[in-house]
Amino acid sequence: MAETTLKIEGMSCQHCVMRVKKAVEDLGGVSKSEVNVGSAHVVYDDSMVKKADIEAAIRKVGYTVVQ
Ligand SMILES: [Cu+2]
Repeated sequence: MAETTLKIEGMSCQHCVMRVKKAVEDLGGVSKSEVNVGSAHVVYDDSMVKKADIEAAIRKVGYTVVQ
């Protein structure tokens, strides 16, 4: 298992939190996420999904991953 904390720009409310959480958790290999406005902590299996895939999923729903 691997984990990462991502800083996210463009989130402003609880809807953003739910969108990001769903986008991340829909990825195979993600076992847990804790999402707040502006950040996400994700626990994942790095043999199934890469950090770049998680970042891409967040960008795809309209937010900017800054680190
Ligand atoms: Cu929002």
